[in-house]
Amino acid sequence: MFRKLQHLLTVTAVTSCLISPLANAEKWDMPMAYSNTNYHTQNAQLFAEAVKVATQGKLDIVVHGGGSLFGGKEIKRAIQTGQAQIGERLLSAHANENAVYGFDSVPFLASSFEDSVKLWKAARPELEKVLANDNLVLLYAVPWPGQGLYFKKSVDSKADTKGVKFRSYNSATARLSELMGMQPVQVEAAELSQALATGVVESMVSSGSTGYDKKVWEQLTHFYDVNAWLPRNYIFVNKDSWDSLDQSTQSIVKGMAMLAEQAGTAKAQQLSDWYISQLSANGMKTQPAEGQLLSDLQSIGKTMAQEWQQAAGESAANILNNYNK
Ligand code: PCA
Repeated sequence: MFRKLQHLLTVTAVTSCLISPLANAEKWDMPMAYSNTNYHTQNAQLFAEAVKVATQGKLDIVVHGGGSLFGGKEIKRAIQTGQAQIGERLLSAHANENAVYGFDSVPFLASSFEDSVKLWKAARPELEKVLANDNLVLLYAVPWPGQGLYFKKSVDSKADTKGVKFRSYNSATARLSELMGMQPVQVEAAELSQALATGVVESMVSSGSTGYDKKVWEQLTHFYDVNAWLPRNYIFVNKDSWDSLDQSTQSIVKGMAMLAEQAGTAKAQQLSDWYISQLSANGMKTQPAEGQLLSDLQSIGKTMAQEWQQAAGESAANILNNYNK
């Protein structure tokens, strides 16, 4: 019995030498901008754990959530320049660098999870090209639930939104607010609670998810469900870091990324209505956008879709062709 146990221990020791954090184990930092409790961050945590197990400790990805290592605004640049090896960013916030990054924030182009997945498949080749020019390799993308409007008063049409201070998170949301006669101020989610508390902003467009994470019911009272679009967070790697991995590690990472995209998307869909119910449970009036408000938004959406197509030119045409196939 003892012999057997000893044998087992020896075998285990030898095996764990072979698979444990070896001298050549690679450690990657993964900055992320959103709360540690958010499903995007938790999903990435599972992705990192799965990669570690499947590579037998050869690749150890350390997630830094909540903007603790780099804030949202800095993440893309940090990965491009190799200050961190892998990270997550809401790429539509970079549509001012290249309009292709804004494909997922065109109002009413894809308003359901199903269409969002279809649009993402249609856009992925174009997005990969643009990212490659930025020295980045794309791994996976996970959507936010549909975007709706938050105010601290009841709003029936764009006539009611004139002059309102509006939190934007990318150029599309800034444009939307301009077209509604509001005043956009770009604020990262990590700074949103403070911006609301100090009155820098008094309205926004986002999902129920960010409304819930940021407890916006402390300042805001009305949520209008629009499902105007489902923007995504993208996980990408510095190209030099990627190239330094051996082929089998790369395949494992790609496989886990595929699973993470599916799991994260399912989670977003599963939580979508729950988030809105939490806004209600905390005293907000939640309702679908309808009547004049909805038709104002739809006509603004048309203008914005045309503007995006012009700005993204041939890439927009390729994405839309694939999407409409
Ligand atoms: N939450 C993110 C982006 C879209 C969303 O639903 C935010 O508000 O920053």
